[in-house]
Amino acid sequence: MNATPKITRHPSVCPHDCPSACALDVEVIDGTTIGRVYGARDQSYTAGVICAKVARYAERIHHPDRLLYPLKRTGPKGSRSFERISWDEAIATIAREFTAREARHGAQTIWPYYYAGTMGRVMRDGINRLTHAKKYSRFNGTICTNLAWPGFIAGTGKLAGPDPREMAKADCVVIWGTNAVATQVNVMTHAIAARKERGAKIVVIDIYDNATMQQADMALCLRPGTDGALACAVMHVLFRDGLADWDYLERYTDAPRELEAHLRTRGPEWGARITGLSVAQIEAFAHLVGQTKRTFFRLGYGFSRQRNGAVNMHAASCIAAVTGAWLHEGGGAFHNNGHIYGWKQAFHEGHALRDDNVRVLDQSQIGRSLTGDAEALKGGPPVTAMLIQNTNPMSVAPEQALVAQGFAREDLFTVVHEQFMTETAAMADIVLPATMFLEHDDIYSGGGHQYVEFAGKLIDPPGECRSNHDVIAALAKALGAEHPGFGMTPRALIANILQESGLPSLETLEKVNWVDVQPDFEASHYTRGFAWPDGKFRFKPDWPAVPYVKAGGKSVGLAGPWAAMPTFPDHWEVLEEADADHPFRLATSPARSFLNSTFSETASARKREGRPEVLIHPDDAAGLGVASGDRVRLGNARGSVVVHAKVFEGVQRGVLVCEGVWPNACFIEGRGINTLTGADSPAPFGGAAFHDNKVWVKREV
Ligand SMILES: Nc1nc2c(c(=O)[nH]1)N[C@H]1C(S)=C(S)[C@@H](COP(=O)(O)OP(=O)(O)OC[C@H]3O[C@@H](n4cnc5c(=O)[nH]c(N)nc54)[C@H](O)[C@@H]3O)O[C@H]1N2
Ligand SMILES: Nc1nc2c(c(=O)[nH]1)N[C@H]1C(S)=C(S)[C@@H](COP(=O)(O)OP(=O)(O)OC[C@H]3O[C@@H](n4cnc5c(=O)[nH]c(N)nc54)[C@H](O)[C@@H]3O)O[C@H]1N2
Ligand code: SF4
Ligand SMILES: [Mo]
Repeated sequence: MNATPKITRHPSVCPHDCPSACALDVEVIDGTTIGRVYGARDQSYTAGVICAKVARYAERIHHPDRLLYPLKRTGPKGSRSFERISWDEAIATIAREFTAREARHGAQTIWPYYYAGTMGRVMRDGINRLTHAKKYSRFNGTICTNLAWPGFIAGTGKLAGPDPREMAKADCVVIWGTNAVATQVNVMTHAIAARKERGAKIVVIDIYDNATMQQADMALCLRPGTDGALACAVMHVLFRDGLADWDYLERYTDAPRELEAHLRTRGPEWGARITGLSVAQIEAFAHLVGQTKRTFFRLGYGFSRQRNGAVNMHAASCIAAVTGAWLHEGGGAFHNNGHIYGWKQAFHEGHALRDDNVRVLDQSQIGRSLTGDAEALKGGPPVTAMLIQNTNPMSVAPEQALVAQGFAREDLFTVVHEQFMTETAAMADIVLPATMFLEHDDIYSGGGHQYVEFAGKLIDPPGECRSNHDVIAALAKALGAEHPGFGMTPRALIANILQESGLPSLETLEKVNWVDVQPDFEASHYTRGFAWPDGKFRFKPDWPAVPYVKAGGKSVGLAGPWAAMPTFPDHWEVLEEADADHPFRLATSPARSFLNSTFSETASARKREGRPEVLIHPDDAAGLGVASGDRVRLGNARGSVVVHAKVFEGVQRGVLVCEGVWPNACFIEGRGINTLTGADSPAPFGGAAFHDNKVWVKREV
């Protein structure tokens, strides 16, 4: 008789691309099987709470559709005809194809392409070592943070702020441009604690009445891309009504008198016209934050995904400097803690081998690069081979029509290392099966908190899955790339990264699982001055001086119309505004049960999300003769998609919201929402303005 296996519980870390980077407590049933996943109770930011997606991770990790063996394509591109091959054959084929293309076009014809499908530092970033060792085209990961982070750093000089747990000690929490209930549930844990324990007010600023706005005491539903106008009107009221903290302004900021003068023409009527909010709403919000010193501005990514997003992020962060909220526990502005960790990965990523003459290609412009756009290719050779890890550009990248055309090229040799047969993997020549986080070792840190976290391998992978590091190491060997990192274990690389970054050792981390590296109150609240040489918060940003370092440890360089950015916070008119031919503005907001395109493979998430739908205001729907459930075609110069309409009161007129990066195949004509999004580079460092699209709408008969 078999004994019932004894379920044990082990610490781990959620690896997904989410600011919460939750500390987990995982049930392990046997050497290859997990049970339920819980939030760790004794990690003080996670505090026992995780999202439903990851609580039922057993469904994803033990999914019958997981990729288990290397595959090679046997039919036309995208036909999903593959046959199983051995790892030896897969690696030898890749080496042969890469080498042949390199011989013909030079090394830059090969473009390793990755993103944050895992946030583990070993598994996510190791691909750069191969890139630099082989002088392949370098990668500029613009898709997510390029508008948001520089916008925040422009004021403070640093990507850091008050301890995120201080939200629980605030008297007012402003949740701005993040649908936290869906995208980073732990923000709600701490904000709701403040409401329960201190009677704090929760303000939510978004473009539609989403699950987070439904939790708000004050809900501000504005037009997309107008947050800069809201911030200016609020600051105007603060100056006008004696709610600006002049002691603070004189001591800690660069140009308060000039700012006050600049805002004189930007009052609540001006703000109301641009945002679509009422004068009374703007005044009430300004008075609330002006009279509540302990106001915690929790600034998300969503409102930065507009062509003026960096300006808007900066403008929102300025309010805390006008009220002087920064000096108070529970007060200040927070976007991300990226700079507190001091991560250094020069060894791990092979920076010593980096050649700055090698071109850097823009992640967001993959459609342009693959279809031969000379500007996107920086005048260099065509891309004829790709190695892709941790990302699914055939669903998530903008200008999908070009992306699909590019991946369909018969002369493009594509290798995709994946956990599932994603839409990108389906276009590959060689598909390699990848481990999941519980099947390998790695380290993590939270953008939304302050812990460095270790997660060790808990179970064996199924089939022949290999980790990213193992694949990179095997390819390096076959391609003759040399660097000591290729011969190291993930644990040795973890130890190296921690040491280079001046963080606690792997031994320490393994004992305690996570280490709190929150700087002290003075540093977090900038009481000794902000992180610019003069110590002042900048109302007048010097955009080229903003330390935004990516792309293999190098600054990424300015992009877009950065020289035309306004001197002071403002409503910067560079949006893709509605016009006579495109009367609507479309935002492509995240879905609660998916994480970007991840989880769209699990039945429970599909069931919860239903089908792709576009939310439309009742009056707009009436004008178009559209009812809920009707099919509508949305279009612009980039293409068109057909989707079901859902009439919805909680958006402004003229605004459409389509939630979730569904696979293209789930849309009625097989073209997904990113058909409509653009890949032009916004200022100042590029990016992708996913929520800033003009479209027309027609009812389909
Ligand atoms: N469930 C779930 N969780 C996720 C993700 C997911 O797709 N699904 N994605 C993960 C990733 S990669 C990231 S980067 C984070 C992002 O998470 P967030 O910081 O929440 O950012 P977004 O998801 O882009 O958008 C947040 C909200 O901003 C709104 N918004 C759009 N334009 C504007 C605007 O102009 N002004 C204002 N005020 N609001 C606007 C959107 O409608 C949305 O409701 O979430 C992570 N977590
Ligand atoms: N319309 C629209 N498009 C968007 C957005 C939006 O709001 N609207 N948001 C954008 C944002 S913020 C982001 S960050 C991007 C994200 O876009 P992606 O980076 O493409 O994110 P995912 O879609 O989740 O895909 C990650 C993939 O990595 C795989 N993966 C996970 N772990 C591992 C691993 O250890 N090894 C390997 N080899 N693979 C692994 C997963 O199976 C998954 O298929 O999408 C962007 N696209
Ligand atoms: S909230 Fe984010 S970090 Fe936490 S478990 Fe869910 S996806 Fe992972
Ligand atoms: Mo993201």
